[in-house]
Amino acid sequence: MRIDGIILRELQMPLVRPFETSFGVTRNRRILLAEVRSEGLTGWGECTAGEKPFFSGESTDTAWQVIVNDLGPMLAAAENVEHGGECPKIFRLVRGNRMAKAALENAIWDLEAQREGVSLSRLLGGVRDRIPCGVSLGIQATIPDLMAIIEKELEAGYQRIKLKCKPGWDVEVFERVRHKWPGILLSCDANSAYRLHDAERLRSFDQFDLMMIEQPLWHDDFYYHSMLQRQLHTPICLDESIHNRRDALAAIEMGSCRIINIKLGRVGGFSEAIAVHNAAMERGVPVWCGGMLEAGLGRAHNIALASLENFSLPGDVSASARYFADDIIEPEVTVTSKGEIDIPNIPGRGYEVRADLVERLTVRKETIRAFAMA
Ligand code: OSB
Ligand code: MG
Repeated sequence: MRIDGIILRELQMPLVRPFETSFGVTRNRRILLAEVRSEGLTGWGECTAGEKPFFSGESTDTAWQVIVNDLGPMLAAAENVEHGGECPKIFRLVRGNRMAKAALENAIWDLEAQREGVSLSRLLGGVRDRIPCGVSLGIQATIPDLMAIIEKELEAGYQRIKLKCKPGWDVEVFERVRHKWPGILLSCDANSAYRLHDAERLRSFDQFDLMMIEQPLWHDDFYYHSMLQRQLHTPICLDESIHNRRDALAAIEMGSCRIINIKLGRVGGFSEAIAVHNAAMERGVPVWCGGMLEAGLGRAHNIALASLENFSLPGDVSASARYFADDIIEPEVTVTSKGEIDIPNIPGRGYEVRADLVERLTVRKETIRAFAMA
């Protein structure tokens, strides 16, 4: 494929309701979209970096810079990129910056699916026709507020409820929720809000029969999670700690977790996401697809990824309308009354980009040119 042009945009999209985690509140998303043009087709990639470098070291602004200054020019200068899987090699000199890399790599896979006339799901090796869906519910002002939201999401059909938690928004909340809904699939996500001296508190979570506790300890840790896992019946699921296949293998071998959350941006794109998925599958560790409050393009890519065999647990990929009044894809993502998303079975990503809306939401835009590598 000849690369004819790369355009990077920033869109501003308000969330329909604020999303609060142990590290802060998000009200307005700043979404970066990479658009790669090649031989009459356009591939799109969405950057999942947050507005602030709180979930990981990347932010909307760092990703913008590294795409414009480094990754974009490297991709534009590459000759004959045939597959998305070639991107890690093209970007090899740049360390880290995985969410920025993923935006470009995923745009090439998106393009490749169109060029080959296959669905993105099948290009990736997906085997499912539909994926099971859960929801991730932010910290609320009061427990009754949370209860009302859970009730609504269960009525909509979602198969699993994940509660964001932190010290002070945990045991009491789980008690109330379990009392009202003894049988639902329930999990929690601490986003690194606990320390080893909280081990006793974390052990008390066992009484709530949670499917998992996501990332209780430090964002960059395996060792102390392995110590903690030995003291818990509830499986630990790692999110922030896992950046690649080696991390997944280390965590599995050390017993740091029994479940892995795979996020496309966090691992640097589809190639590494597939590698993490395969490593976990070979060792009997189930995975699920995480979310980063994505707009439609990131969501469409998550859906294709979650069609791989070992994505056997309900993920955090849910309906567009839970996040945005107006999503940038057509059709928007919807969830059936059984809490499933149907995998599009047409060539490409299966959702069209609403070019007029993208243009209206764009607050900055830059065309990226090739540079000659020294
Ligand atoms: O840890 O999974 C997380 C959102 C932003 C940053 C981190 C996380 C999340 C979510 C939301 O849990 C998942 C979603 O609904 O997109
Ligand atoms: Mg998480």
